[in-house]
Amino acid sequence: MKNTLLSVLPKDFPWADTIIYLDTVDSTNTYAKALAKTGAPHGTCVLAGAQPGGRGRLGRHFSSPAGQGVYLSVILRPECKPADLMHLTCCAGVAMCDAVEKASGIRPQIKWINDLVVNNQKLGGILTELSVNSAGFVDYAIVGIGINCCQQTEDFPEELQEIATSLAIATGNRILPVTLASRMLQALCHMDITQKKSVMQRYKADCLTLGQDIVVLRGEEKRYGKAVDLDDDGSLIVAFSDG
Ligand code: BT5
Repeated sequence: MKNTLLSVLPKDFPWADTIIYLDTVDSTNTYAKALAKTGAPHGTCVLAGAQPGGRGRLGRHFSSPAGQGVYLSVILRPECKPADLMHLTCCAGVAMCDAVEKASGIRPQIKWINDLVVNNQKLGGILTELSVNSAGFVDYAIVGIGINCCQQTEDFPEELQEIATSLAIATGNRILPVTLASRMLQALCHMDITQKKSVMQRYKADCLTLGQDIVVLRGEEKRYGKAVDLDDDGSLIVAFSDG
């Protein structure tokens, strides 16, 4: 897989020397985090064929069966404060919409904040993790992305069959994971995290949550409102029904 990936990436791809491919790893994010702790450089990319312990947010599982999707994590080492990276998940979201569009011809939408969605079904997700050094600057950020590529509905675990989709289902075509992986890596490499405003403009155009009635959950508390806007950090601005 790694050789095929290198053959489809542009010859001068800046991260070519720091691509790691593993047939199976518990979680590419966990693996990348361990590498980052031992000094792995900016642009280190970890891809896996399968991830038995694929992670989502809040300890949720991300189903990552062998050969059916792209599961990758990239180590970034921007020289900035964590507050300057609040929009990183949004930045990666827009980059992944670009990558999927280039690989398949369809542009997903984004369900705030980290879900890639096609026809209201989840195509993939993003998990961003940050580490801060003793001076208060970002030591490293890990951007992990999983995108379903080849599954048919019956290939998903039963609990996901109604809520998940893949590029094969959405397009009716066979998109090779390596083609998608190449587009994802290029989009991640070209992300410009310094351009908060323009990134968020693009995110808003892809975000299907804006304008929707939503429920904000905080512990036991439920508040009903409408998602009206996003600020430049990617925070959702909600108008509550009580004003
Ligand atoms: C996410 O979390 O969607 C972030 C997923 C990030 C996965 C990548 S893969 C590479 C890297 N290494 C990792 O270990 N993780 C990253 P969240 O928003 O919490 O969504 C999790 C929920 O999505 C689950 O509770 C399921 O309902 C649903 N789900 C799980 N697997 C799915 C899949 N393959 N396709 C669609 N939905 C899925």
